[in-house]
Amino acid sequence: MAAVARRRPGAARGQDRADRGRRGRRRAHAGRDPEAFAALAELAELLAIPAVEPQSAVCASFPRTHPLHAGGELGPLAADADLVILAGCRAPWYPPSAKPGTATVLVIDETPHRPQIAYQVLAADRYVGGEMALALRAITARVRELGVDAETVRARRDRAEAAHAAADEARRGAEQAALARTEGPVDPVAVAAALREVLGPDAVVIDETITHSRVIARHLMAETPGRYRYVQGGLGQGLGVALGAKLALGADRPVAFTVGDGSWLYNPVLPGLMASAQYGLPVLIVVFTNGMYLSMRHNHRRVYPDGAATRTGYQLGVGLSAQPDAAAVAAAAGIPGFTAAATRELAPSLEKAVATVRGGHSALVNVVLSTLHTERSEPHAPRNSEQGPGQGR
Ligand SMILES: Cc1ncc(C[n+]2csc(CCOP(=O)(O)OP(=O)(O)O)c2C)c(N)n1
Repeated sequence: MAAVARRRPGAARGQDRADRGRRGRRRAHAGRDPEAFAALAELAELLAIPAVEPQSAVCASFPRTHPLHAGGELGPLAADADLVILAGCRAPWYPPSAKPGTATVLVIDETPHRPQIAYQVLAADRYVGGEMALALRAITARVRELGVDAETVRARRDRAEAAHAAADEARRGAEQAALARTEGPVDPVAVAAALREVLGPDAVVIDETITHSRVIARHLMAETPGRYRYVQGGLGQGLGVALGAKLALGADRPVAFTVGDGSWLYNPVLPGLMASAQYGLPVLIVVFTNGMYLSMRHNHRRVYPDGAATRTGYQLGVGLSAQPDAAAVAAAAGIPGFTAAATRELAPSLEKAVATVRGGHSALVNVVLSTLHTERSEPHAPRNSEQGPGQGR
């Protein structure tokens, strides 16, 4: 294992990687450096390396529309690979023993081992520190010098493209079905697809949803670096991050902020909306309202599958149905608020909101994903004895 910190990768080290890169099956795991975005695509194209953006990815790292984009599951591909390149990836498998297959693992990362992470085990064979784009370009250049086995690469490209085409057809089918739904709750897939269409290609999405983030990343289909960014860390930073992104990007680049109704409560909503108006930083806010802290509910029931919450259907700290209507709160703060409680209302409300934002003012769309969840919020929660099994959901 060779750790190489913050240096330009040398040709000698590149040789070994390049030799390995010319043979057999291999996978790239995309990273977060915008410069590395193009460099990774170039290397992937040269060798027909399928690129995986893990479901935990915090930004767009490889064009989702690219035929070599292989989705979000590293495991099945890595299990069958002879080389896995982890680019800007701090925890590809956890626990470390979950590392699939026997592939040689090459880590390319500005700081392969993060000093702030007490326990980070990548279990890689080689590490290249320093700028990812430089490392990737150096490898690409060396592989070009050495030449590639055109037949092997063509066969691998055919396989990867067929898999991508099948996955993309499934994605389109899911979107059509979700958007065509005339009854029942709004499907998050429909929200993400409608948002993609309404936003246009120049917009940036800052995402602070929890259980909906995978759907958003998958259906937003980011093609460019910076198109999608996930807000990391404790909840409540998203609105500020979105305003900061707007400040950085300027008037011509729309910024959308997607957030769960629970995470929205963690944000400084009124100061954020006031700052948006005061400093001329219009953002589109899309609240994914499911009436609860769904992830809390999931995690609790996963850990205590036979617990009281599962048995009675009653669970503290989950229900959000008593929170004020997000569109009304926005309107009270002088921000146009729209509500989409049915699929047919999605596009019209998003279009009106986007027009407002393009006109220089923030707007909020409250998307009501489900009216099924009526669990009462804690201060009003009835005692357990008043709650029959299956009620309070
Ligand atoms: C500051 C902070 N407090 C608490 C949490 C724990 N937490 C993680 S997800 C979550 C619920 C988020 O709810 P919502 O945005 O509605 O998303 P959903 O789970 O319903 O998809 C909470 C409270 C956190 N991440 N950060």
